[in-house]
Amino acid sequence: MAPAANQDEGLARRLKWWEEARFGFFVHWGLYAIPAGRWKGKYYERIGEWIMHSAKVPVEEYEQLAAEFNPVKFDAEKWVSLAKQAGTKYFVITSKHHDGFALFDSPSSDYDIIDATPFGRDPMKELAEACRKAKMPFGFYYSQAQDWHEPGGLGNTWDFSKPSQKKFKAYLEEKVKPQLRELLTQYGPIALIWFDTPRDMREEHSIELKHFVHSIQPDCIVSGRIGNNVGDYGSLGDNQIPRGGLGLPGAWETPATLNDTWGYKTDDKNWKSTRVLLELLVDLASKGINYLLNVGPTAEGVIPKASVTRLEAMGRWLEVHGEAIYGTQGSPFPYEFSWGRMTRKGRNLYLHFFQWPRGRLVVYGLRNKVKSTCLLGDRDAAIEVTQDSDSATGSHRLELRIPRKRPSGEIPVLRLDLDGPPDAEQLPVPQFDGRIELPAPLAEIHNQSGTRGIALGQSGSLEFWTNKRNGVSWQFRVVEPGDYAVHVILSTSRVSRKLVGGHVVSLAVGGSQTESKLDVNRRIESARTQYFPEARAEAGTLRIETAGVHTLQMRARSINREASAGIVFSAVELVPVGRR
Ligand code: JFZ
Repeated sequence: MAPAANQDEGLARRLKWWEEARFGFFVHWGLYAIPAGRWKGKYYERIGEWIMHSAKVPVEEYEQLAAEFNPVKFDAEKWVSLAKQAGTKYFVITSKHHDGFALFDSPSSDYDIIDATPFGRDPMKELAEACRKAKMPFGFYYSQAQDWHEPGGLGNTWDFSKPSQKKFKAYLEEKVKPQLRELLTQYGPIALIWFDTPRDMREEHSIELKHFVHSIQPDCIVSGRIGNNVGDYGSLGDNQIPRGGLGLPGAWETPATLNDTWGYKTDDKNWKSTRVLLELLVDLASKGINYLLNVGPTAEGVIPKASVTRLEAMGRWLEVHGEAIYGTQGSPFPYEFSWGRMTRKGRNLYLHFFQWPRGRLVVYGLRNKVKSTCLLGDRDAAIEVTQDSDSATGSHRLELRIPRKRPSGEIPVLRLDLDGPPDAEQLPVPQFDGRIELPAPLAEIHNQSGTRGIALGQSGSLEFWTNKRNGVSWQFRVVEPGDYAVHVILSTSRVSRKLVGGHVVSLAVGGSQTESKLDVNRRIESARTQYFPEARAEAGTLRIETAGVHTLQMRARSINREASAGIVFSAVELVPVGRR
C-alpha cells in the first residue's frame, strides 16, 4: 500500500524518527500461540496466526482458547531488552489480530485478556512501560477490517455471511473506534498504529480511521495498510524487497519473518541465518526501506531461542556497523551492485560487501572526490584511492585498493568520506565486473494510448505488459565496446507470486538486434528471492560498437496469455562476453 499522495505538512516531521530508525521489532502474539500451527492434531501449512481461518474454527470453539491463555513466563522488560540488544529502534505488537481477540485491557469488550483469560495482567501496559523506560518508540498492530470474531468484520466466511456496508460500518463504530481510543489513551504516547489487510474497505473509512487516530494522538504514525493509499508511509508485501529499488516517492517499510510464520508455530524450523537476515536489512536500507522484523512468542510468553540468538547476532553486527544503517538514506545509485549494496548519510557513502573484492574494486559514476576512507570493523586497514574521469566515455572512475584478505565477521562495510553529499550518475554505467544493470524504475515506458499499459508496480517490477504494441527502453553508458549477453530478470507482480515465462521479446541497441523466448528455468537464489522469486532469462547477445551513451529498446513479439499481469520483470542486464 502506497503512502498518501498529498502529504500533509507535518508528515515529514512526524516521520523523521521512524525513517532514521530503519530497523524495527515486530511481535505477533495472541491466542493462536496455543494451537501453534495444529488444530485437533492436524498440521496447517499456513502462517500460525491464521489457524482459525485455515481450520475454519467456529467462533465459540476458538473463544475457548482464551480460558487457557496464561503466559506466566511473559516478561516485558526481557522482550524490550532483546529488542534493544538486536539494535531495533521501534517496537510494534499485535493488540488485536484477525481473530478479533484483544491482547490488552479493553473495557469495551469481553473478548480481551483481562475478562477472558486467567492471566489477569495487561501485557500492553507492561510493554508500554518497559519501552518508555528504554526510550523505545512503542506501537500497536491493529486489524481494522478483518475480524473473524464479529459478524460485521471481514473474513469469517464459515460462521457469517459477508457483512453489508451498514453492518461493517457498525463494526467500525462499535468495536474498532472504541478499541483504538483505548489503545491511544491507556498507554501513553503511541508511536504508530500498524493497520493491516484493508481488504475492500472504502476510502472514506480509511480516511476516517486515520483522522480518528490523529484526533487523539496527532503525532502517531499510521501504516500504509490502513488502505486506499492514505497511510503516512507505504507498506510493501510481507518479506518483499524490490530489486531495483521502488522508484516511488514516500517512506516505506517491509514487514518480515525470521522463519515463515508470524504467530508462533511449533513446526516452523525454517529459520533464516543471521547472514541472510543482515543481507536483507542492508538490502532494504540501500533502497531506503525500513525492516520490521518479527518474533512470535509462545503461549507461555517466551520468545523462541532460535529467534533470540539471531537477533542478538544482528545486534552485534550493528554495534560495529550501525552508523551505516541508522539515519541513512538509500544508495545514490539506482541499481544494485554485484558485490553488495550502498547506503548514504550526509557526506558519507557506505559500501556494504556481500562479497569481498580481493584487493581491488572499481566504481563508475561517482562524481564526488573521496577525501578519506574507513573500514568500519578494522580502522587501521590500508586503503588506497585513485580517481579519474575519462573524457572519451564521460565516465567517472573510482578505484579502491583494499586488503586482499576479507575482514572477519559478516558483511564488512567501507565508509567513504566525500567532499559533499554523494552525487552519482543516474544513467546505468558498468559495474566492476563489466555488467550493466538496467532496473525497472529507470525504464522509459512507451504505451500506445488507449491500451492498459505497462506500469511500474509496487513490487518495483514492470507489469501489465499485455499489449504487443507497447514497449520500454533505457539509456545507459558503455565504457568498453564489445559483445554483451542480455538477460531479462523475470519477477512476479503483487497479484501472483508465480513466475511466468514463454514470452518472446526483441532487444536492440543501435543496429544490433536479438529475439528470444524467455524461460524461467534459471532461478536466482538470493537472500530475498524466497518469497518473491526471480529468474534470469537468457535473451541473446548484442554488439555495442562504441563507448558512450546508448539506448536499449525492448519490444514484445508474443506474450504468454497465461500471465495475467503480462510480462513481469525487474531488470535487464548486459554482461560482457569473452573479455574477463
Ligand atoms: C498480513 C496478515 O494477514 C498476516 O497474518 C500478518 O499479520 C502480516 C504481517 O500481514 O498479511 C499480509 C498482508 C499483506 C500482504 C501479504 C500478507 N501483501 O501485501 O503482500
